[in-house]
Amino acid sequence: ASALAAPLDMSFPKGFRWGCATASYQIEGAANEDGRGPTNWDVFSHTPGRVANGDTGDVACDSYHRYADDTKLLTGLGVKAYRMSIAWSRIFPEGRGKPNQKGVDHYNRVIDNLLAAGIDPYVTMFHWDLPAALPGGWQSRDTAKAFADYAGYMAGKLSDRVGHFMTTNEIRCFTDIGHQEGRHAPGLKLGQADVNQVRHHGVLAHGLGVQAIRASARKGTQVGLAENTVFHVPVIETPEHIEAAKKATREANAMFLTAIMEGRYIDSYLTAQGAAAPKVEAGDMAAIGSPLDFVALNVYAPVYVRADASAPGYAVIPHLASSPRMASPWLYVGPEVAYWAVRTVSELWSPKSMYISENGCSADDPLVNGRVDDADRVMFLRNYIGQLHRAVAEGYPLHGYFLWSLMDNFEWADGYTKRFGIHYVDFQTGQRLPKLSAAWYRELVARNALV
Ligand code: PNW
Repeated sequence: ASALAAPLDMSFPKGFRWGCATASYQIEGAANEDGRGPTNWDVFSHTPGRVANGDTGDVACDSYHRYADDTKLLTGLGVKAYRMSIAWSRIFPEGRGKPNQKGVDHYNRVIDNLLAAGIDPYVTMFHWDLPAALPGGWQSRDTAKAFADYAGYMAGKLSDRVGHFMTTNEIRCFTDIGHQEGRHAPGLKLGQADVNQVRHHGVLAHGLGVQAIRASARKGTQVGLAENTVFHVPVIETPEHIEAAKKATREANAMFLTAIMEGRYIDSYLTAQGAAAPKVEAGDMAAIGSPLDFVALNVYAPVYVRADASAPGYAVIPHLASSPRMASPWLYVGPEVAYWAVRTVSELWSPKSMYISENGCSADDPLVNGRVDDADRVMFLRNYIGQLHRAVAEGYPLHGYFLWSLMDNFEWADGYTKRFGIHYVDFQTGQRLPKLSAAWYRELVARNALV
């Protein structure tokens, strides 16, 4: 035994925040209660053919009524942080105008319930459920302004108890998937110039939102966003491939995180788009580039890249038929993307603080004899978190991790056919049941070390 080295220390720094994440439309239900206005996702999910099985978020996990049960799931895990989102249309049923006090009361109750259990809420202002009454939706520049007014209003109500706000979740998803691919609400397939304008309104909403939150929140409130940047993994860890991956990440995210971190659209993007480039008004880019207190990343699938002698200096390697995936066809498994996401963002833009705002996977989750032994999800999480351990050990400023998701929920166009939770939800009864992965995560949190 004396010949063996000491086991690798897999512990995380003291104070590292472990948490779980959810989003309003995916868990709340109560679509027509207490004055909530309809959203683009209500419209979309009620349109035949849009969502698997015709599923909707009308009931979902019923968290609007069962939020105290959700808090108990969190305390059962021992986590001290919860990433949740606010349904804009509960606060402003028409997107703007007169606020709905019942909506504000609801989130006050949710947050007070979390705080009483010793759980720190991290609040996302917009996780895709857009008030349907806003004319033109994200195609209209006014929506960015309406978002900022709502975000400022809500920060004013909550910042006495909420220390971290995220403006938007995954601008790429609610712009491109909704307006170019048509797979998400509002289900459009616009031309490139219109798509670029929608993207611009998305990043503008974030920027104006940052300014509005800072103007109304208590001093010291931390403001950031949650982005699912396209993250490139160098195929071989040598300087040339690492440089290639870094350049690829900066360019592939030119219209999203790169614009936000640099306060401008980089030349390669503007050149590539030509006449389709977004129309930008005076002051937009300064707003978009508003300094952030933290950057949070949603990390799922990798994109492998290698150095290439021809322009632009890198080449993306397509996924192979034999590349491993989880239950969602897009969820290729590549744990090292977690490390490279943190390292690349850190090297490109030096944010003061970083979080993983989402990481997790869909799995088959068979319920057998009252148990869900999701060993594949445990494998997935163990490997991704292992790569985050490396990032932390190397000194990158990663301060917390939110597992997607606390429980199975409405998985957008996949409805309830894809499960991402570490708690199983019976959508007939609303009952929640910890999976094997919940037991595994509890051990990790208790030890503050990978197990
Ligand atoms: C994220 N992709 O969406 C969202 O923030 C969550 O609301 C969602 O439930 C979760 O990830 C799982 O899907 C994504 O195609 C949707 O790469 C699609 C992709 C990535 C993230």
